[in-house]
Amino acid sequence: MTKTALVTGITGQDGSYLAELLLTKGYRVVGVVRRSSTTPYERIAHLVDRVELVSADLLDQTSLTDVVQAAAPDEIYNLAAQSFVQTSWNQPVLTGEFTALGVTRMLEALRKAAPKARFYQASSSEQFGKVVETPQRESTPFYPRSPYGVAKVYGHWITVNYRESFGLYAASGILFNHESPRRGLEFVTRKISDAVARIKLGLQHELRLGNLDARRDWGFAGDYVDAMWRMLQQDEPDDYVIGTGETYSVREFCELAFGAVGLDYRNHVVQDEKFFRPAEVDLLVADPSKAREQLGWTPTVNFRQLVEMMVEADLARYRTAR
Ligand code: NDP
Ligand code: GDR
Repeated sequence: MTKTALVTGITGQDGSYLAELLLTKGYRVVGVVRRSSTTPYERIAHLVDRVELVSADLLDQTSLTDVVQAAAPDEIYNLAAQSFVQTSWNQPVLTGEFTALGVTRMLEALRKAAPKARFYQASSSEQFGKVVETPQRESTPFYPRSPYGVAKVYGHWITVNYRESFGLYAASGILFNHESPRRGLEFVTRKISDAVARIKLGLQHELRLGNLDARRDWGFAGDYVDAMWRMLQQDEPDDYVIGTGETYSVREFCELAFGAVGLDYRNHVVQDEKFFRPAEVDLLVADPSKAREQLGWTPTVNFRQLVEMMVEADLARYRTAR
């Protein structure tokens, strides 16, 4: 029997990869989009004939309950959020409404309209924030360092609470940074790969960045959506850390990305106070052993391959546009 999945945030990086994966598995995919005066569904342009798009907003309970009711999903993937950490200091209340209370609204929609559906919450390594324990695992205490991280901690615990209070099948994936050629241009990896392509082609000379010493555990988004799906196929709902187990600095990302096209990042990267954060997350590195053992999940793309994939995709994009 065909399964139905409802995906919020389908127009985002993860939503597009997850929709592809679910379609290859034979799912009926219903994607939630919010009303816009334009239809910039860039990342899912190649899928629009194969997914159903329905309109709702994380701020509007009625719209969410209605789409859950109409779709009658077997699985719900809640990927929608205000996901850019830097913006969360400028728009802390809106970030809380989307990224924290939006989760409660989705859980309420599920509870009222599809209580048997399985629910995935997009939790984040930003919940760990300040280094309390390295590497970070499921039991590591949270110490978020941004309004975004604080909102994600709320989203995580309300998911756990609804599981325990109402017996819902609700799982939470604590995912470390994952990137791809579809990553938003404001995130550091894509900002770098895009600039490397432009600099190589003579369209730009300088790249202004903030903290080059921050360390992240970066993986490939295509691998991470597979982990989301695996979580919802388990007999019991649970929470899982997903990451590679390796950590690199922003500086190391620059070194590899510029190096991939024969350039030296030191000739192009300029540090700019504007991109430093009021509070930084210095070091993230995952211990993904639970996911490996219980989900059979391992990443297939390593750091170097990820950096090269992103630089090559941006180079190809600019060359085609010429
Ligand atoms: P993106 O920023 O690429 O996508 C966010 C999605 O949320 C977009 O589809 C956006 O729609 C949608 N959205 C935002 N606000 C609303 C709203 N009010 N109502 C309905 N939809 C809304 O994020 P990613 O794909 O990278 O991440 C997916 C999820 O995973 C997010 O929750 C993020 O916080 C979380 N996460 C991401 C990680 C990563 O490294 N990528 C790591 C850990 C967690 P629109 O196109 O209209 O803006
Ligand atoms: P992050 O991703 O905050 O980890 O959140 P981002 O790529 O924005 O920052 C990573 C690190 O790079 C440093 N940095 C810069 N960042 C940006 N964006 N721009 C710069 O110019 C720059 N210079 C240095 C940052 O200070 C930071 O340390 C991402 C998002 O996808 C979240 O939604 C998700 O939950 C987490 O990853 C896991």
